[in-house]
Amino acid sequence: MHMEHMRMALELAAKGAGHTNPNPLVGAVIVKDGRVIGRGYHKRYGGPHAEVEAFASATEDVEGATMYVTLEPCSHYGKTPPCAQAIVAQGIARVVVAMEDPNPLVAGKGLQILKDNGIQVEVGVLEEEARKLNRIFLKYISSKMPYCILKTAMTLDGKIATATGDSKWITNEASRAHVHELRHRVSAIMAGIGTVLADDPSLTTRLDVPEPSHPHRIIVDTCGRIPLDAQVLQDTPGSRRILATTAKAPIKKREQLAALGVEVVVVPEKDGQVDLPHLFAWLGEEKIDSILLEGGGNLNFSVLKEGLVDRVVAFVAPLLLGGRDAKTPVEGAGFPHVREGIRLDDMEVHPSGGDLRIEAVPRKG
Ligand code: AOF
Ligand code: ZN
Repeated sequence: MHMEHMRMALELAAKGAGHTNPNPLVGAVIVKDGRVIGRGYHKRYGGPHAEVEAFASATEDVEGATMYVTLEPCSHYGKTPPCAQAIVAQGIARVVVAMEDPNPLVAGKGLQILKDNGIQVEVGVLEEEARKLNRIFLKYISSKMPYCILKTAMTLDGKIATATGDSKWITNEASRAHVHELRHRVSAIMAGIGTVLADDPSLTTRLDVPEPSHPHRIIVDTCGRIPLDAQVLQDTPGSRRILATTAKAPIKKREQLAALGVEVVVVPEKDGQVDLPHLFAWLGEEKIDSILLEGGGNLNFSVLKEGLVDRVVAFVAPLLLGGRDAKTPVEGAGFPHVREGIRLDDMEVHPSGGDLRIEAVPRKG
């Protein structure tokens, strides 16, 4: 029963995906005498917390009931008053929590309030699932750096396009739909100028959900080469267009971009290119908690080399294209020796229609 109710709370939490960043996905379920009498989730950033939503939905008196919540109830006065106190005031008898809140403002204090008020507390039910659901929040709350997912789609011989540049479509519909889910989930999508010049992508979310999110778009363009009519510069309400460049970009071009409403961010140079750790730190300050990195190969290599990638999601299609000059997911200068290569841990392999989706975590340090 325990697990079933927590699973329900996790499923509710996931419904907020794409709308709560940089805050966590949280779900709550209230159970009395084995019956679910209330449920709620955090719907959007700045809105009521999951616990409050669950109380508001209650179909009967919650006194003496059990609350299942995917994250430790908060103890701080933030955008809303502390949930731990609301739980006490409502007369809840027992609280089951999937994981402690790593937010330094909370971190155990919420649980303490509950215990001090005679509420029975249990922590760790479906904790692994809860951590997985909030990977972005867990990284961002402790480091203030965005969680970066490197996404790539390639053939079985490791190509992301033919030698002539044709790439539509290598992966199947299921894989492409998954990419749109990833885009929906993150705060921003990032691409390098090479990809913009080659493919003119729009980097928007096309997902069949009632309210798709509009991730911000970040283009890394050291010399300011982007054409003013690039698709990615089209105005989409709610989506910031950020062009990360250096002092190498002509002033006139910067002014023209600014006139279009593009945020031109001049970043220091590192090895003659945009200083990526500097850029990522700035994006973190801008409350961008997550980035989907969509290439090309040069930018992918640089971001990987800087240790800024947290997860790799690679779609592999049963297709062979060959071509010595056909592009591959990670290019740049590459590492001279195998021992310097980036090892990946925790590899998962999932079927994706007839393709494969491989996910793994780059080893740091
Ligand atoms: C949420 N939703 O359902 C729960 C949260 O910015 P505030 O004031 O809304 O507070 C955000 C913090 O509250 C968040 O970092 C997390 O520690 C805690 N719990 N947050 O956005 C929720 N339960
Ligand atoms: Zn709260």
